Amino acid sequence: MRLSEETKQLLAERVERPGYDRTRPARRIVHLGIGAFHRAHQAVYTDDANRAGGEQWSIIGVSLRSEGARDQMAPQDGLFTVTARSAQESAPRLIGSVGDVLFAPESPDRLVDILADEATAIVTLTVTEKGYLARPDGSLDRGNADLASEADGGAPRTIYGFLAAAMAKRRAEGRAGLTLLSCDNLSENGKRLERLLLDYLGDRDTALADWCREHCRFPNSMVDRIVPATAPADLDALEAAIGLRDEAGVFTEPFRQWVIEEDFAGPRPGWEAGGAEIVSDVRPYETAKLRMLNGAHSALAYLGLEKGLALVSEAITDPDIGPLVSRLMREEAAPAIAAAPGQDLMAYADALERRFDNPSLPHRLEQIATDGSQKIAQRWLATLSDRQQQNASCPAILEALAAWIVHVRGDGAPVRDPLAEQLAELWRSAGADSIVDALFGRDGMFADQWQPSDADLQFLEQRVKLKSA
Ligand code: NAI
Ligand code: CS2
Repeated sequence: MRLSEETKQLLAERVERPGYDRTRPARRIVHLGIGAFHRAHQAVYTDDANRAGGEQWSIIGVSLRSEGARDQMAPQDGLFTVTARSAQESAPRLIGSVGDVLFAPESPDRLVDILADEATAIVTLTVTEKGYLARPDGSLDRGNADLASEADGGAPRTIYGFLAAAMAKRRAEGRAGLTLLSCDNLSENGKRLERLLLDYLGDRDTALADWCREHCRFPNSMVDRIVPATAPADLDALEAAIGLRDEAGVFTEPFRQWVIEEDFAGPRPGWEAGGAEIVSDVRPYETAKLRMLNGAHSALAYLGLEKGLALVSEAITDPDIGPLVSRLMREEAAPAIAAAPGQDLMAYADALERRFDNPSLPHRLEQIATDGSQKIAQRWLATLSDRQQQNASCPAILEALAAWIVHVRGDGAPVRDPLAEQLAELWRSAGADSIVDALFGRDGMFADQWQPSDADLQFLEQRVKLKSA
């Protein structure tokens, strides 16, 4: 029997319940990209805020690309469980903060109406790094096919298309602005979203761009909780444990962190009830997280796959990869991070190594290796560039970068990347002799982010040739 509002009283005794009335009037958050991460992170913080009392908030989850999340969650009235896994598995927790889930292409007008509705105050986003449709220099990739279709008058398909239509409606109806809170792993994610949306609006309606500038806010945020994609076998075990079928269940680590810039256009939930930190400047937290946690993750992924490993917990305990990743965090990334007062980067590296070594939470390296072209700038290239200014070299990052370069040739583990075809083509034309130059040389694909010194170039070329031979 499927989990739903009607069946939830049949859940096993040990499942922790929301304990608040989900039918109470609530202010609304619209979440774009309701995948595994949102369910184990922002939805949990919002559930905590609702449990603590005060004004109630309800999330409408939206999937822009596939029906999967709607099919998992709508028949369950938005209910799902989160299970934290470590050496001591905790009891599954039922989350009540998601009220409904829509598949945008099926009901685009309804989504615009909901976004424009008075009750909606916040839009949160986890649409993956590629969902922002940015060029390496941070501007909008106007050549993108979905954006081109919208420019030709087609129905909204992208986050920008939906947000622009909703803003036009809010402006026409004299409604308040929105807070647009990006929760993706991008540096200065809020400001980046603001720039891209303003690019989009500026191309179409400069008065609407001005309205957006004046009425909307785009706080930066640092989000952290390791949430692997749920495997079908996990759902079978979950059903046996909780007594109902939960197609939307997620499994995660116990740790979670959310640091949000104090910059809201209107009301917000009391997310502090779940431990969220509201601060004036998110950058030190975000930089440490992206360059140390995510930088280490990507290194574990490409170096681990190269060795035929499958999981993060296997790669971090590998006698070569584990020490390399430790050096990457402590000796290469940390010295280029201006820590916030009280932020101890060596203690952070210790904690990350413990979190990666969690065999109870199988986290596939292939998942982390996905979309590398959208990730390496904020995870590795920013450190390489800062350390170059300090005249320091980063052999651990360069070793990982060489593994990524060889990975995107496409004859090993599957390459899932929006630029996969372009990268494979670059490999075909440049070959092992010139691929590093084609990617990072003066006119290379990533030249805006980092240009290697002659010594780094030579080192990379030599490692790539050796690995790809
Ligand atoms: P997921 O695969 O479960 O969900 C991704 C969501 O993004 C789906 O709703 C999908 O439809 C949507 N999406 C993908 N490409 C899109 C596009 N081009 N335009 C619009 N929507 C698009 O992934 P998950 O685990 O929820 O992670 C999503 C993002 O959350 C990550 O990329 C990352 O930025 C952030 N995040 C994830 C963490 C994790 O451990 N899973 C932790 C911290 C942040
Ligand atoms: C991972 C992240 O998939 C990836 O690229 O590095 O999603 C990671 O699990 C989170 O950022 C942890 O907060």
